[in-house]
Amino acid sequence: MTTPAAKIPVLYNTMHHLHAPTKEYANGGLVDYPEQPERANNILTALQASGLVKGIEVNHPLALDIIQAVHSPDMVATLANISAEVEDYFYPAVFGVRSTMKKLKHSSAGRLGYYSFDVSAPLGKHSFEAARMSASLAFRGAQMLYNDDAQAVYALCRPPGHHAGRDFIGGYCYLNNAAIAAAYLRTFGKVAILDIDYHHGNGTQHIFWEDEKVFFVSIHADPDLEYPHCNGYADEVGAIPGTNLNIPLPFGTEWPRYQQALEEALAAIHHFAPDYLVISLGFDTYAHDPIATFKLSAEDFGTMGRAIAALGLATLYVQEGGYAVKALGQLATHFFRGVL
Ligand code: OKP
Ligand code: ZN
Repeated sequence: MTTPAAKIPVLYNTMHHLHAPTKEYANGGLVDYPEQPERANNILTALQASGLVKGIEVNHPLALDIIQAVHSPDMVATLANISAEVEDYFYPAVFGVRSTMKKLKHSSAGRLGYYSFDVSAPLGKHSFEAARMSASLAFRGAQMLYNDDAQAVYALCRPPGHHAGRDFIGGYCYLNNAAIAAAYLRTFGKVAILDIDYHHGNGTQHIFWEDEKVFFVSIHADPDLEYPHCNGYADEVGAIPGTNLNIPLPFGTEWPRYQQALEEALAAIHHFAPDYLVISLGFDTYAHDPIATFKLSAEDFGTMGRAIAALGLATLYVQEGGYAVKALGQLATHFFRGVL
């Protein structure tokens, strides 16, 4: 074994353990919640054993005004308040039609329903604190890039963030970690966000839809068939055409087709010439992911890491999904070995 030249800082915290819903509603019944604390534990343990990373524990809750640069202040307050007052996990179940829901004051059911687009982001007693700490990791990572502490930083975020928009939550996501980091970096230059989670990053797209300094690119399963269904189509090109790029792929996509999409995405990012790159990193494109259909192997993640790093940009990797819990450590190790 050769020693790598530089280790990748991996930012983590243990607060996320306190956010652990056990069930989600899917296909007419309750199933085990795929987004478990063990995901982050397995990744961290494997990466530390690999010698590729330098672990940095972050325990600083992110200032609310930094979160509010990306999310509606009333949504942030609603999440914080409901989280603080619940006993068990509270699931939104009434979504209504937003334009008719204007008189919400007291009921958690109404208030959470107003800000939710699905039932897969329940709020528990510590969910808001955990989401805030998750965002704190991404923000700290962005600061490290700006300060030139490293060329590549990994924020091991949990819960994930890319389905959370300016004023909506869903899909296991509460605060958009990658968007909070990108909004900070944006004050210093142009930012590209590449979302390689299996699911379209509808929240991130929503946040930067009108922003020509932030280029959002996403490779994901065709939303006509796959979650989150409502966004992720190829004709969604941004308020200013060319500032948003969606590359939807069919169910069962294998590496050769995926690699083509990745090359297309990387070429577009190279052309945009950003000062910073943020990767929404999902491992749910893995062949054995329990909730997804793509067919990538562990080795393919190494090739992917190498291709992204070859852009030569200051890059923040932000953890999103990936639910083959036992394999995640191995996938992350392949990926970051490729990056190095
Ligand atoms: C989060 B991330 C459909 C249930 C959908 C939500 C999936 C969220 C994925 N049967 N559950 O992008 O990995
Ligand atoms: Zn996903």
